[in-house]
Amino acid sequence: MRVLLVSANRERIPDPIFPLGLAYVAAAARQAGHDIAVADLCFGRSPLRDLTTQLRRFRPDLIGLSLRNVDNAAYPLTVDYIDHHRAVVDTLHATSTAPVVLGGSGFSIMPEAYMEAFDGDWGIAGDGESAFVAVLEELAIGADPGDVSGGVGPGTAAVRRGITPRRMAPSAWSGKPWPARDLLDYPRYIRRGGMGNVQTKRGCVFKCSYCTYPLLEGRRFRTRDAGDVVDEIEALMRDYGPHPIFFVDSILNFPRGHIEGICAEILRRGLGVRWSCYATPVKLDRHQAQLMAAAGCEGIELGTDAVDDAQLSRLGKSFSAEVAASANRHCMEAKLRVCQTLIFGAPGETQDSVRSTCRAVRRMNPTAVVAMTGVRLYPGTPLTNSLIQQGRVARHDIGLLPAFYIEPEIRDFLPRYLRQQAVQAGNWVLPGLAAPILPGSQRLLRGLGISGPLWRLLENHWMHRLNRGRFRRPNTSWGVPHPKRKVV
Ligand code: B12
Ligand code: SF4
Repeated sequence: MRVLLVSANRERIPDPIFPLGLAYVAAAARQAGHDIAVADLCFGRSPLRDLTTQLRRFRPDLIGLSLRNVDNAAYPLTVDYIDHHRAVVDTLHATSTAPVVLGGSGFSIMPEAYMEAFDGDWGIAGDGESAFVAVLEELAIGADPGDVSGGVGPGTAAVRRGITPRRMAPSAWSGKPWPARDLLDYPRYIRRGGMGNVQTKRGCVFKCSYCTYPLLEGRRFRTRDAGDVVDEIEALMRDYGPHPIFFVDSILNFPRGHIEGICAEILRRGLGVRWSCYATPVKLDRHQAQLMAAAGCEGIELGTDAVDDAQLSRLGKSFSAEVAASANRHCMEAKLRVCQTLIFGAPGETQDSVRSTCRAVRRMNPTAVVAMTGVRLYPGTPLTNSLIQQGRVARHDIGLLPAFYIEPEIRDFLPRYLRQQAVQAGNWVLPGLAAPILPGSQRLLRGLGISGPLWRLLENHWMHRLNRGRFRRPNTSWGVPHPKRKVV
């Protein structure tokens, strides 16, 4: 079948991100013998017109639409992408009679809401590769793919309008075939986004209260073989020249042994690749930090969330404030740059716990801090479920329109206090209170050849002065307080 895969994402903050998920689905469908083309709407000035032209030229039998982000998950400057997604679906239907299959992480977080709001014919929540191929096979023989969830690999589910997706316990995932980067303009993402991306495993075993990752990828780890991961990296460096890689795993350094195997293989082959990742403070010791640094890690985003024991426990985190501080210390001593990511305002947060986290983080002295004001509530997370159970949130409040929880007693205090911290520290980023970086500055820096995560620049003290200035002005061109978002 002739299949057009469309990547709807046009967000370029903090960077334009190569659509890795779509490239995986494209590779699987191509391997199954289908004729695949990709429409990437990220960079064009008239994306819908370009899409129309491509549809007319390619005449697909089936269209797959990848929806990565629902919104920017930031409060109060919330940006949502729903109207853009709707316009894309409308364009697809206006120009082509091919059925439209929706997928991607944004779709998978709330498939029912998307199916209800959008005119998609089919939807696949979770891993897309085998489910998409199964849908193609069913449609090719004129069958109804409504229940492919029972017939395809684990971790996948197909949904039809109004039918709840069936999620299965994920098990194996080999990482093969590798993403079909050749069908997209990967070099442009390296130039404009400063890095490429690779996935080494799926899933997360932790149970942080607000987090969607275990829902998206499964509650168990599905790890790739280290040799295969490094083969992919080696091929990327050979085909596209040396460039930094972001490992997109929920957390790269857990379970113990996984990253160690990849680092050992990178070192054995003398690859000299620069990379960055998300990590957990759990079991992040001196040995792990030093090994990661030796194998080319140039930046680590530590998902610490809070450095206050009571708040950590309320967030469902599996470590203490002491472990968070020692993980930070091991990384800094290994000369890794560290970005601490924090979430303020979850249930139980008080002025005292906010102050205690801020004090502790300032003492840790990481390279950068990214702090979220409030928690974006997603369907199915332990936090949302418990708020619904307690009658503090209505089920229908949690959906496509962004809803945030901020502990009522600190609603006024929190943004004021965080802005104050950001001005004092100089290396803080508050995505909901000021743009992480303005598009013009980002283009300039990338144009100057600065690659890798841009938060690294905050290690320079002269950058602190520029950064502080952004919090003195309340608003930026990043977005406006969203008229429809809810605070609960
Ligand atoms: C790594 C990551 C980042 C990194 C990316 C670095 C890089 N260079 O790649 C960074 C830190 C930069 C980042 C930034 C942002 N991110 Co982010 N990110 C992730 C993360 C952890 C993994 C994404 C990924 O690459 N996964 C690997 C690929 C292979 O999986 P996938 O894309 O889901 O694809 C699979 C399926 O979805 C499906 N599929 C995909 N496309 C299609 C198409 C069809 C037709 C079908 C059938 C199936 C299908 O099949 C694929 C293979 O199985 C996810 C959370 C998660 N665990 O998914 C959040 C996530 C995608 N991010 C999210 C958000 C919000 C953002 C930001 C907006 C945050 C911000 N305010 O800055 C920005 C947006 C950046 C941008 N330009 O779009 C949200 C999106 C949901 C939402 N709230 O809207 C997520 C889901 C996290 C969350 N909060 O739940 N992110
Ligand atoms: S926040 Fe990180 S460690 Fe916790 S469940 Fe989500 S991905 Fe796992």
